[in-house]
Amino acid sequence: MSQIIEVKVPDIGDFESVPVIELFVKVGDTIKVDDAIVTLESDKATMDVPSTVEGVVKEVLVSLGSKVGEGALLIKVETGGAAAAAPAPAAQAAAPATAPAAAPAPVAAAPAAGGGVLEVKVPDIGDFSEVPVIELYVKVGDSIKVDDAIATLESDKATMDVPSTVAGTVKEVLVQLGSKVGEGTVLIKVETGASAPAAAPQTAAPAPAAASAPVAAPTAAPAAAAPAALAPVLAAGSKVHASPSVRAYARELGVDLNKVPATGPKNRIVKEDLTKYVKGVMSGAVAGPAAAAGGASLGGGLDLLPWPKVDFAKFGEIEVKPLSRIKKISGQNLSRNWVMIPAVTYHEDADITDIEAFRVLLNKENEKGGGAKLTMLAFLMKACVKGLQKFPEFNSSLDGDNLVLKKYFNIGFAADTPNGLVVPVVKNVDKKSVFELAQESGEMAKLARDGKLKPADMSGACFTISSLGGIGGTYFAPIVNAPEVAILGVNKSAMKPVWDGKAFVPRLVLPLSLTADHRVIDGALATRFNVYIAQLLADFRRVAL
Ligand code: CAO
Repeated sequence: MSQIIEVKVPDIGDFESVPVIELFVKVGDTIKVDDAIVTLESDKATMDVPSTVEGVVKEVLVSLGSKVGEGALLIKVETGGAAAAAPAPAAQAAAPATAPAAAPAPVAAAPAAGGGVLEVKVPDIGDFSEVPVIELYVKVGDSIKVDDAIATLESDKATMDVPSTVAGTVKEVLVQLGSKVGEGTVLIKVETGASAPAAAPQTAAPAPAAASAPVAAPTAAPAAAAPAALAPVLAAGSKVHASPSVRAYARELGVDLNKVPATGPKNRIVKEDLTKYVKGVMSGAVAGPAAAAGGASLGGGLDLLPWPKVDFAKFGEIEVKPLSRIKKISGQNLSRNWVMIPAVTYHEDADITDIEAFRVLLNKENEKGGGAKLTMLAFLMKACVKGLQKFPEFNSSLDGDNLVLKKYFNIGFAADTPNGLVVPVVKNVDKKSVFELAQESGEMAKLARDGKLKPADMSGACFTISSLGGIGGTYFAPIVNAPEVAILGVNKSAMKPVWDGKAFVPRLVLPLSLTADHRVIDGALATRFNVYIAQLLADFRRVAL
């Protein structure tokens, strides 16, 4: 039984009429607990209000510019049957707890000895006392203004930017990445010049923390790694005007917000600005920062941070082992494919009860005759070729603005070897029987494990299957093996209760995970392909049609 639950603005301190400056949800959206719903901005703070429930948005009761205060109704959410009972009472009760109040704090512009040096402290951040610093935006010598973000703190339930309450030059930074802080912890000391007396303690405005939903923020670097990790972050993060969730999103994408043109109020970077910027870089319409600077581009134009350098030996005994040649080569390919392909993974369950029974039966018969063992991989290859024939976009490669459609059907399969991952390719799968495919893939897997595959054995694939079924797992997101446009991941089949219209019946279910290049394959097509493969596996007679 579903239930409608209201999500309201939690205690946001002394503010009564705060405008909604970003709206992250619309009717029909499926949201989870802690997904950001809106960003509110008062004179002194920006805070993301996270959802306290999980479900489908049924009504949105605010719009951009709406003025809200504590208790204002933001959205109505329909929670699912099983989840309905628990979240209802918990949701209201949880609201203030999951979104810490952005209460004005007696922040600290108290003059330290020496007159012009003021301390900036952590304001009231709600119930949290040991919150790690996950980003630091200032360093000694920086000139900062009131409201410039100093640090981002992240608790289990919220991410908040702490803004400066004073203007001047940073004299001392008393925390580092990973430091645990609470209300009143001194973050920095700032020298306010003669021209900046306005920052005097009496007039310094309270600086509430901006609470936000946790948005996949990277884990904090250990304190000892701070010096190495810090420098690039400083350059990338300071002085921009953006909500914590937009900052977190930028971190996730590796985007320097300083490069993103802002269209929001008060020159604020909103999520759409970030998306537009990334699309521009990817399409070549906007020069990536590395390219713009005349530096060596990685190919995708993303200006990535340098790899963190950590002296691991400082923490304990270590052993350095060079990567195998295969790992080095496959690592480079995987990185390029991960960064350059806008890939989406689609999941489907295939009922393989009958085909597995058939496979076991044939193998029993075969034992007597001493023939090759039939594997699930061989059946999957055959089904995939049928899928490629029905949906030719899956049997293609991008070549600039052209799509190259292939009329041959070669299938690669990921093989786990002691030296790393390799992908042998079985050629002309459409012309081979399931027995032949089982035998050939078995032989190639052995050659792979013995390190005896030749380059020709690993080239010419149209589509790849990555089977982890012999190991386990439920679902995963394989990386497309460019220049192919899709890859099918398979995990271990399991008996599950499946509703047949009258009763639950035990069926053997195989989890499929198809990753496809969105430049070529849209979600609808990918899902049709997956559904078709599942149909073929459920009733293999269809392969003969
Ligand atoms: N569900 C349940 N059981 C499965 C299964 C599935 N989807 N797929 C295979 N099995 C079973 C097999 O039937 C076999 O059982 P029996 O020994 O009782 O017959 C056992 O698991 C071992 O199978 P296998 O994995 O060795 O053989 P395979 O032909 O299915 O796969 C190969 C061959 C080369 C794909 C596999 O050995 C391999 O290397 N897999 C790893 C691929 C990989 O690393 N992918 C990730 C790439 S991204 O990092």
